[in-house]
Amino acid sequence: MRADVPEPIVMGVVNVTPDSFSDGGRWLDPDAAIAHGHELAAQGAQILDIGGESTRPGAPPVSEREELRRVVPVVEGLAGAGARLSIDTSKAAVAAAALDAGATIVNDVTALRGDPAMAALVAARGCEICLMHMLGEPRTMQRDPRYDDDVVGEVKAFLAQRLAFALESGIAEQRVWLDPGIGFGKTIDHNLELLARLDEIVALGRPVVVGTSRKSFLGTITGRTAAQRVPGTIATNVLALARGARVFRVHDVAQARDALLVAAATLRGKWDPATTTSTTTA
Ligand code: HH2
Repeated sequence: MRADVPEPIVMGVVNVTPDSFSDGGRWLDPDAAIAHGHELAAQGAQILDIGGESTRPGAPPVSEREELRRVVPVVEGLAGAGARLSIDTSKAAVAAAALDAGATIVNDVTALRGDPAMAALVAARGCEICLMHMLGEPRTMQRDPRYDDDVVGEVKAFLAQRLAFALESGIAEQRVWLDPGIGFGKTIDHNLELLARLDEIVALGRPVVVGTSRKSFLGTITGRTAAQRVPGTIATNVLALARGARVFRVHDVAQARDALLVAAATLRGKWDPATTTSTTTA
C-alpha cells in the first residue's frame, strides 16, 4: 500500500490543426474545437491542452499569425469550461495571447529553446510551464534517433539543465513540470525504457507529465490504428502513475480518467471519495 500516490491529473488534448497525427482536421473549426473541449472537461479533464501546430514527424511549420488565428478563439471559448487551460506552443507571442485569453499553463515542447522571449514571458506571468525533452526538431526527429549511452540518463540530464535554465530566468521552481517527450526523437525501445524507468525522471522532484496517447510505438506493439490505441495508452498511463507520474496528456479522457482513478485507489489500497470528483491540479 502506498499512501503517497498523488491524485492523477488528466490533460485532455484539443488539437486545432489540420494535420495532427491522430485527429488532424477534426477540430480545426473553432466551434468544433470548443465543443470538443467542453466534452473533455465534462468527461473529467482537469486541464485542456490547446495546440495549433502539429509536432508529428514531418509536419510543416505554422506561422505565428496562423497559430494565433487557430488557438485564441478556442482558448477564449473554453475559459469557462471548468478546466485549467494549457497552451501547447513554442512561440512566446502565441503563449502571451493565450494567457491573456485565460490559459494558465504553457506547454512548450522545445523546453524554452524555441523562442528566446518565452522564458521571460513565463517568469513575468507566473504561469505553469511544462518543459519537454525532444531530440532534434519535429521535422527530422524520428530519423534514426540515437543516444550516446543511456537514454534515461540523457533525458534526465537535459530536463535538469532546462529546469536550471528556467530558474535562472526567474521562473519559480514550483511552476515547472517536466516531460520525457515520449515519441520525440525516440525509437520504440527508447520510449519503453523511459516509461519503465520513469521514477528516475520523477526523482528530479517536479511533477512529471507523460504523453503516450495513441502514439505510434503503441501501434507497433499492438498492430492497431491510432484510434484503436486507447487500451495501449491506458496501460502506459497506469504504469507511469505507479512510477510517480502526475499529469497524463490524452485524447481519450473518459477512459483514461476511469483507469487512473481506479489505479490510484488500488496503489493506495484505499478509496478516498473526495478524489473522484476533485479538480485539484499539481
Ligand atoms: N505530444 C504531442 C504534442 N504535445 N506535449 C507534451 N508536453 N508531451 C507530449 O508527449 C506531447 C505534447 C503529440 O501529440 P498530438 O498533440 O496529438 O499530435 P500533434 O503534435 O500531431 O498535434
